[in-house]
Amino acid sequence: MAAPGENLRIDPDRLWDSLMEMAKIGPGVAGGNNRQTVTDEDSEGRHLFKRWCEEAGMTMGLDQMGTMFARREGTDPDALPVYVGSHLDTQPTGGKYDGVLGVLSGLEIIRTLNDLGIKTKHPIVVANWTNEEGTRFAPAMLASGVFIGMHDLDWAYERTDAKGKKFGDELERIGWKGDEEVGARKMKAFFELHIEQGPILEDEGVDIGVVTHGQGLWWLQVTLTGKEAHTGSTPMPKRRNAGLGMARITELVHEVAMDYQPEAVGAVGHVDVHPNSRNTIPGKVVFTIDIRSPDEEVLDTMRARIEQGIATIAEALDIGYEVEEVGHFAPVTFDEGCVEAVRNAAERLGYSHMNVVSGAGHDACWINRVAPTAMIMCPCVDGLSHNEAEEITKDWARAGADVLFHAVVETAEIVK
Ligand code: HGY
Ligand code: MN
Ligand code: MN
Repeated sequence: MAAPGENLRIDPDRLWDSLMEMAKIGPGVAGGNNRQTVTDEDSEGRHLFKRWCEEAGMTMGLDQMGTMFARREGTDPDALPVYVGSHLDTQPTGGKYDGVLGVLSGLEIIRTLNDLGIKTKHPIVVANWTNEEGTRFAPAMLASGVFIGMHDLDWAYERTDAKGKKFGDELERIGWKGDEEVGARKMKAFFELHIEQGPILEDEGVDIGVVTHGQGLWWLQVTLTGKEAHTGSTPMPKRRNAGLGMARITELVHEVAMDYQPEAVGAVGHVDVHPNSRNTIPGKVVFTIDIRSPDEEVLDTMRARIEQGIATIAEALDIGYEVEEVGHFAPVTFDEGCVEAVRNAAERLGYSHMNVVSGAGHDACWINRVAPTAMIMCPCVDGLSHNEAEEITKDWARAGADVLFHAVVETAEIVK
């Protein structure tokens, strides 16, 4: 396939303006975003994205998980479309670029093709995957997981948030539950541009991460059951302190991850303490362990060591415990052909690039199971993400979107 011309570049100012416009929706309290999945803010962001896509002459598809698919026709309507995209939902203390850069860069590709009057043989579809973050409704990458058949649609609808609301009900309430069967779409390829969410590219002074692999993940929800009692009058030896158990297990997760770092990582991020009263010993604590590694054997060893440690800690404190799997995916090896298209694009455009392994999970990690898939990463300031201070430069956004543009258009085949 002839590679697209050297001169194909996106409009970085227009992309940046769109990023800043989207960032106004679901503002956080410190300059970032709180546009959590299937909230009214999510819906408002979806409406803006839909309007922009329709202004760019695209038709919008919507599946039963609320994933949005904006399609630009190709000259061959029967040719498998090339998909590009990411997610618009954010963490509670999210940044302006996590996910959003990938979706709006896909839109920018269409806007630029329109400006240049360029046609492609294959249609191009820009996707906004529902609930990538998995923070309000676990697990992460929920919609793309249903799309590939990893999760059942009804199971996904039954996911509940901390207030007991169901995902399916909330999707219906905000008016973004489509009729299209989830997973019916077939793809020639899928490309996702995402900020690195780590410090490597910035530290190395490199513009583009050519993502060859993604690390595997376990999310384990632990419930510890002790006994509420008075913090003032209960003798120490008589306490069954679930909060102490959570603290010791949090330390255990950190220690195990330190044994396998820098590849592996681990932390406890979500904690519900009951009754969460200043002068009552916690009788129950529910928390989530997040461990990751690019090596499946290491991941399984870490999990085994942690589960063994939980049993030992619970016994020593005379508390009950339950461990539930709430999220998992194996380490990912992206499609070599698509990865090569990304690398060639960076090379052709003169952007510095290096191979990277994705530390975070992404919809691309799931879609890679049903279609040739690759990811592109751009640096972010101090590698910071899932923090309202998340920041990138316009040049980093431009480099990532230009490479995405060339990889997508090369795969979609320009029609002379
Ligand atoms: O958890 C993750 O890796 C992603 O940010 N949802
Ligand atoms: Mn993301
Ligand atoms: Mn994220």
